Amino acid sequence: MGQIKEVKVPDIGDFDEVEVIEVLVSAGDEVEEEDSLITLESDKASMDVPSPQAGTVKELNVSSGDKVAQGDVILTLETGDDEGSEEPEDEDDDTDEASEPDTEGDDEDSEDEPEAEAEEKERPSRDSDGEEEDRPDDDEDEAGEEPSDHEEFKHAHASPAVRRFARELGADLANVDGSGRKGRVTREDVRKYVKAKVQQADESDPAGAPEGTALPPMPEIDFSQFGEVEEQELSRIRKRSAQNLHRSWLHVPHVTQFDEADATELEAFRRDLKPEAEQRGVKMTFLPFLMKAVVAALQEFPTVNSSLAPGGESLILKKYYHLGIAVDTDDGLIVPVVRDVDTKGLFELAGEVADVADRARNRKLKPEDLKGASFTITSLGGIGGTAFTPIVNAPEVGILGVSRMETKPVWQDGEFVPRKMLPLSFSYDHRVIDGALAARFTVYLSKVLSDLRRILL
Ligand code: CAO
Repeated sequence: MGQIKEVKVPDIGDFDEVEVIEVLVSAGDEVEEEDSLITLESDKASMDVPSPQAGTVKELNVSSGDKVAQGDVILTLETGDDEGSEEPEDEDDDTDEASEPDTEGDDEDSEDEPEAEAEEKERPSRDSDGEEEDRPDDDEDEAGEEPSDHEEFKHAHASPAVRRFARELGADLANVDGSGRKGRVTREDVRKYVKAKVQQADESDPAGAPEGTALPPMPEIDFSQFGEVEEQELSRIRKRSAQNLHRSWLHVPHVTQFDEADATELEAFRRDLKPEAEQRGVKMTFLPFLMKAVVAALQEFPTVNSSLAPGGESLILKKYYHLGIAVDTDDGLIVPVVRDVDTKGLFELAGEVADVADRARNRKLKPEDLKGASFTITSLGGIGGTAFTPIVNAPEVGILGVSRMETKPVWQDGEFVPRKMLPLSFSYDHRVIDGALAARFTVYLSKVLSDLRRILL
């Protein structure tokens, strides 16, 4: 067993007795040498009594509000020393057990003063408001004097341990209201003050500059204060796709390249095929054509059919052409995959798109139906709009958005002619695809859509 030592009240100057205003440890606590044990306060100064050595607090002899005099036993400490148990009786030993107090507001200064001074030098003398920052050690100038401004003194009134705590958190003690006796600032006051400041900053400046690269938090607003509201639980799919979209948005530097394809011939061809498609039990929409044209463009520009290797040091070029097709469902956006588009014909693709879209809407997709895409197409053409900026379905590096085809006057051979123009919005990962490549990709895609015979080339 270690040695039991008594820790006694040290020399407290001219005072017969002083008040214990804070007890900072409890029986059973492990303390390190120099850890503050209690805070004493005289009329003119407050001081922390530090532990003379490391050990475990066995018994506490004082509590907050007690009056103590030099030599009174504060507590007993079981130390790691293995010289056997010893109860020091000799008053002459006091200096061993009662180490130098950590004083504030007193000329006889504490041991950690040099450290405090160093910290003070590092800090700017004014905070962002232009207010004088709390300068804990300034109080030393007032040693032995009653403070001239009681309010000021009250605000700065805190034990060295609390001062240190406030310094660590960057809290200006002069602004902290003390809830302790005589307006003393306690640790809890500092904690509450800092918490309130952080909350205030969030509310008043939700989009304010975050620390480092952290995202600034969104403010939590009770919208019912502005009018009637209804809260709806998001579907599992919507929550999942929200996470995926957010991740892509944050990880991928997006750029969107816009173009228009002259789809006049394509539309005529599609109309021609419609009756035959119907006979085969499928609906011939734009999508199968877009899928075939996209594969031709991916074969021409293999970089677009790739992913960045983990670590971002190399590219993984895919030799397969599995296309994700964004499907709008009541539960949210789902992207099933149509495989090996390069090997399939228009009717087969029309059938597969209808099948996956139908299964997506009826919650019949299997997990493998959603995996393995090398590029994605998202078509809003059936709904409307002229252009949009789709989010790349990372780790794919490109996504083609298609908007509603419109008949427009196009200048051809010295005259305006009506042409059916199909808007394309190609979003890409700029880490992998340069703007020039993106423009070449969409120009090529437009050419293929304008003249589907090119697919054969
Ligand atoms: N321009 C003009 N008409 C178009 C068109 C376009 N770009 N695209 C489709 N149409 C036409 C179709 O040809 C069809 O017309 P007909 O009945 O005359 O043949 C009609 O619009 C309806 O087509 P559709 O939308 O049902 O079929 P589709 O094959 O074009 O699309 C699917 C299928 C599953 C992609 C689509 O239903 C869908 O869900 N789209 C939404 C995708 C989405 O939400 N994307 C957003 C992702 S980003 O948040």
